[in-house]
Amino acid sequence: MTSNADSSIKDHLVEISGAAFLPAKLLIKVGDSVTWINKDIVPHTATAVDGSWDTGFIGSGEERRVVFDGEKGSAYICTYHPSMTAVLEFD
Ligand SMILES: [Cu+2]
Repeated sequence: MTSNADSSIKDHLVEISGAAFLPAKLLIKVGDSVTWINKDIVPHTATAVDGSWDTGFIGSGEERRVVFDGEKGSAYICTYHPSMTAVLEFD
C-alpha cells in the first residue's frame, strides 16, 4: 500500500469498565489496531468467538493491542465472563 493509505490507519480504544466493553460496537478498517484498557479491578480478555484473535489476560489497569490485518472474527467476548459480549464491524 502507499503511504497515503498507511496514514489512514488508526488505533481504536475500547475501555473495559463495569464488566462491559465500551463501546460494545466498534467500526474499524483492515489495518487498524484496537487497544483494550482494563479499568476494572478484575482481569478480563477480549477473545474472538471464532478463536481468530485473542488479547489474552488483561490485568487490572493493563492494556493490550491487536492489529487487524484482515477481516478476522468480529464478535468477541471475555473468556472469564462470557456474558460480556461486543463486536467489531469492518468498514
Ligand atoms: Cu471479563
